[in-house]
Amino acid sequence: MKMSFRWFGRDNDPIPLEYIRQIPGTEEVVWALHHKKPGEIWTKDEIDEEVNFIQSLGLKTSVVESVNIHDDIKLGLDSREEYIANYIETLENLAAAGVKVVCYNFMPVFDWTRTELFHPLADGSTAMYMEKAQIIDTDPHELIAMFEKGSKGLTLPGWEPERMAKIKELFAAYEGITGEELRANFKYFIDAIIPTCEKHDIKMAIHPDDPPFEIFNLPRLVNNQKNIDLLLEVNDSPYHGLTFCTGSLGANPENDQIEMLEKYVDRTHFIHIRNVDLDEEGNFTEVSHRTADGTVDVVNLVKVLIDNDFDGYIRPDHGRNVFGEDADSVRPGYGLYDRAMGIMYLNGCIDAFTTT
Ligand code: CS2
Ligand code: MN
Repeated sequence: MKMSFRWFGRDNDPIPLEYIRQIPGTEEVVWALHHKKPGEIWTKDEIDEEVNFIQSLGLKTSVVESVNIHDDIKLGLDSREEYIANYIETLENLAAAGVKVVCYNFMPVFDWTRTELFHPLADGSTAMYMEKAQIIDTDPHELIAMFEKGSKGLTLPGWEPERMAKIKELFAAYEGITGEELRANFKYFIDAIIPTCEKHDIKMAIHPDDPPFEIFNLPRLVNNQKNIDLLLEVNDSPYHGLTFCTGSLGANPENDQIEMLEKYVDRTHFIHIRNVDLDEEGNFTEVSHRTADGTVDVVNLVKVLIDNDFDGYIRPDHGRNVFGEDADSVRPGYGLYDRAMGIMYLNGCIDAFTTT
């Protein structure tokens, strides 16, 4: 298994690559061309520039997170043909640069959703938090009105500004779409790209929906065993696989993640380790990676990986804001310190379970 660390690029991430290289055992930087809009082609020159820069500092570039999917593909519109052709060209260009795994998601309208970015914890650090009732009780129309008024009621960092400018149109476009329809559109997309993935040896790893339950009446495809079974069945190629994110899946108390990882490990190309502390109302706080600090059994999840000779990529996912790190300059959840400590915790688990 190869240890990695997500980095948002020179223009967006204050963490120097030199520091990432100092985290023991970290070989890989998980990267993306963050200025690219969904549906745009990533050119060979742009890819080479980024890859060469990262590699010049002694780090590898095998994993991209994310190449985002244009909404017309998710909606199954005729215009999807052009965006699928662009996606294929991007995959060919990434494969030519040596990229092996692409993480992406297929969530309508939003990437991850939280109600608080700097929720205070007892130890004086802060972490992202989601109060379930606040999300569940918000009607989509109310949400649109809140955005139009510039309301700060919900703080939603994963939501790209370009998409939020179109929130009304997006909600209208997805109005009434069922899980079955969304899955059919997913199948159309994955069937179209898999021959390219197989030919160029580049694997697709879909990220779970976050949170793993319906929000604002939008359907979910990657949130529990039943839906993940259906999702994987749409195309049997091993190039259609998962990013197993323990924080996302861990926010649904019905998910037995040990059982799920054992079942899906052969279709898992990338694993995100994040711990959450889930309470009885379904609210959760993103805590340290240590098993004892939350409700995700990180230690035994790592054991499943070792027992199955997992050969893919792993990274610590969201961490807390600790040690006075400048919360305004780093992306919420993506500071250096707590994620670096997360890696050392994972290294400890991996070493303890690896028999020599
Ligand atoms: C998140 C997501 O859990 C995570 O890793 O930060 O934003 C994730 O990167 C995307 O949903 C994957 O496409
Ligand atoms: Mn994740």
